[in-house]
Amino acid sequence: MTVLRFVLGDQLSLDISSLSDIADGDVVLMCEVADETRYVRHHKRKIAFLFAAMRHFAEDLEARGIKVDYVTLDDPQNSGSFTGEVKRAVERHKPDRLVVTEPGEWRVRQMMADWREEFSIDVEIRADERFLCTHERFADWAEGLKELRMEYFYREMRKDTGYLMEGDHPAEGKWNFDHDNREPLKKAVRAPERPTYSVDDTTEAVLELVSTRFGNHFGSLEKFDYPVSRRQALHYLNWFVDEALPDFGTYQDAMRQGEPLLFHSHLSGLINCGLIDPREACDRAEEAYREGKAPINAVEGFIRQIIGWREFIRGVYWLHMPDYAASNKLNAQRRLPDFFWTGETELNCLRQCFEEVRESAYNHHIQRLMVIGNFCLLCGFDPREVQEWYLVVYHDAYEWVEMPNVVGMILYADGGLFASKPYAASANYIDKMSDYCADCAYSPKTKTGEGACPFNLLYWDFIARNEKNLRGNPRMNRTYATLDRMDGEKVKTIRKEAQAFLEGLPSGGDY
Ligand code: FAD
Ligand code: DLZ
Ligand code: SF4
Repeated sequence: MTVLRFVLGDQLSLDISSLSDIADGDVVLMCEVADETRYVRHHKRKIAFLFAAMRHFAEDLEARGIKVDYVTLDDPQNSGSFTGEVKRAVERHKPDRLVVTEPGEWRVRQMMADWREEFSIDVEIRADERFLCTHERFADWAEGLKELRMEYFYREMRKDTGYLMEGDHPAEGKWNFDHDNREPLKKAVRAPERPTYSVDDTTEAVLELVSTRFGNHFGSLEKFDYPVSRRQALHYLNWFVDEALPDFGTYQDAMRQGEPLLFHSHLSGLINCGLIDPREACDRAEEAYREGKAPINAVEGFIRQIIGWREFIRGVYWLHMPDYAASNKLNAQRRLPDFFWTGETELNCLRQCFEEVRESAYNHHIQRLMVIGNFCLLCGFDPREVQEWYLVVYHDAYEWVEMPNVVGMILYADGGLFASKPYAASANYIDKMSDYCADCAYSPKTKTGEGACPFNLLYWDFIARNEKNLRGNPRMNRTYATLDRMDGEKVKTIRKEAQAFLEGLPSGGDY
């Protein structure tokens, strides 16, 4: 009896459920397909990273004696879609059964729904056990709750997993040490130098393929040095835990020009594609804490991002799809300006983030949330366009994780399903947490008139413009009290200048 085991590009783990009972004679199918590269036109680096990781994973499987049927993008017979490639593989191998681990994205899950009938074959779709929280567990937890709060979910996950627990109590007496994690970077603080990984023949072939086939996609392929194999990924995880984790918490919210990573892990791409298991990342971090090598604020902060935010975001996605994609509670309609693609803007904070993402397909969380995301929220950009941008530009972007972060976290487009208020901020926050403002054409301290930072104008314009939706929110009371106390003429000026800025935005561009 032959079982065809289909492994997707973001399921690159030997422990993936679709391989758990692999036997002699089974075949693992992996395929590079055009449809996945163009349902949005991903950053070149993301495609290159994923194809290189897929090819290395296939080599690892083969080295273990597993039969792999790997279809490359340039195979002349390649049909260009998952469905087409499974169909062809069924014809080639005549398996008795098809086994696959559930995909991360709704779109792909819908595709699979018809396969049993289409191929007249038994199709088994298994749970993705890399996640710590099952769909059922999340739905049970969310049942009857009007608002979903990550913090309470996270505490459940801490108890379930035992991470940083002392019996029934959280280590060092607190669930959350975020309060200690908001330090701006002092000048003397230096981030550790990252390890780089050389390009072997397999990756070289992928880089050539991507530059030929996707030359007109956004982003750069230069200096590609990210881990692409399990061995490299493990080496990288160990480096992070030893060298960067100890300061990860303290400087988690800080930004510095020319230093995109600081103490962040840069593990999201590796975790999301399967090369690193979220549990092993948390195990290593906890070990460092128990051995006294990393403090509680760093380790708790890191583990919270993974067993808290990451699991929570996935839970929200599956609980609310497919309707969630169209959320637009604030009725935001503005087109995304073309400088999101070209990077040509005088707002230095945005320019820095756009340049970094073009080069590396990465921005850290605060850049995504408080610089770019904040700007999208304040300007009222169409959530669909913002979703697409975030899905295209980041190497770690898959819809299950990108969408709730965009719709719920930055745009408040779901009306506050899990954010208790919009993450809106004026220039003050960016000025405090970064050195961007010192090199900017605008001044963060200037509220109106010549040189006024657009974030200052847009902030109050956003608050006034969305009064109908936001004034009733108790967490916005102080903000509306301040607006009420502001001089009427001043508010008019701010809104007029904000309007002029918005109208002057370059029109939406293609990418
Ligand atoms: P670190 O700061 O080192 O954090 C450690 C790990 O925690 C990350 O690797 C990631 O696995 C996890 N994590 C942290 N925050 C989140 C979060 N909010 N949601 C899910 N996981 C989290 N993350 C993605 O993996 N893919 C995306 O497409 C994505 N889109 C985002 C869009 C927006 C608008 C925002 C605000 C955040 C988004 N994030 C996304 C979450 C987060 O910004 C990235 O996971 C993080 O920046 C990746 O860098 P890192 O590995 O250095 O993370
Ligand atoms: C993102 C992506 C890309 C660009 N290409 C492929 C591919 O050619 N083959 C593949 O198996 N997976 C790819 N992926 C990842 C898939 O889009 C991902 O597995 C689904 O979106 C489900 O989460
Ligand atoms: Fe950004 Fe305003 Fe600071 Fe310029 S002054 S970097 S636009 S926050």
